Amino acid sequence: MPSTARLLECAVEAAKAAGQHALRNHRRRREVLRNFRHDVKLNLDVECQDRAEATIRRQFPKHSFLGEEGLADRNGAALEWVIDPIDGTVNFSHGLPMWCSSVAVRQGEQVLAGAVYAPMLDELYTAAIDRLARCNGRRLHVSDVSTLKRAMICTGLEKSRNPFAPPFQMLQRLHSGVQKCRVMGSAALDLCRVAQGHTDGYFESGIFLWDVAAAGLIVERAGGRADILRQKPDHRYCYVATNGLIHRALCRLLEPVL
Ligand code: LIP
Repeated sequence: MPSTARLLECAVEAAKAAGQHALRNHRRRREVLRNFRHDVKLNLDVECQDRAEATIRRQFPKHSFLGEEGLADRNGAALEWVIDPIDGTVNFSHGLPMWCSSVAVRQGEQVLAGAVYAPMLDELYTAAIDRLARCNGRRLHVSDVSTLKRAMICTGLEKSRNPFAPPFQMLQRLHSGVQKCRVMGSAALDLCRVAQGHTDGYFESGIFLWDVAAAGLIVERAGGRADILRQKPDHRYCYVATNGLIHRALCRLLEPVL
């Protein structure tokens, strides 16, 4: 079994390979592979995933892979790499800087190491099961906000037509109980903001594993808490992560509309 240090180093290399390819080709951000009602798939999504996968396969050719862009090489290997080549794709396609590349490696359900790289923000977030969360090498720690009425909570509005919890009902419920809600379009970066103590929680009712795998560990290794509240078959979760202090209160607030 490779050391977590080596796994983390590979996750960083893969996230950077994907993110730097997207940045170098930013002028091609409108090259659409497929349009959806609330989402878009870009040629660059696939190209960036290919680069992340190639980076990993050079070191770990026999590992499993699961990625947003149709990558599912689940060969039963002990370790599985979970890749979101561009998280915040719609932001990216519109030229907004809130997007990132996210790479995690897990053993079963346990994420061992993860990296989230936001090229336009020049931010590299890292964590491992035995390494604390960092951004550009600086230690991260969640906030000390202890009440919902002082909490800023990030969330997302589903990309699918049939979320299992209507997004605006969730947003209204959140708004009723916290200081402020923010919808910034990248789950991984929303979670990294919790880890760095700039926001206090994140919730989304239908988010995919690849959006949260790396950044959920980063929250935990910054002293926070991340939980799957509901699970659907296609790697889709009802997911909450907080600074830990407001966790139970936030779950209680949301429970009636989950
Ligand atoms: C996005 C998430 C965001 C969610 C969007 C979308 P993608 O991921 O980061 O939180 O609200 O619907 O799923 O598709 O850009 O990788």
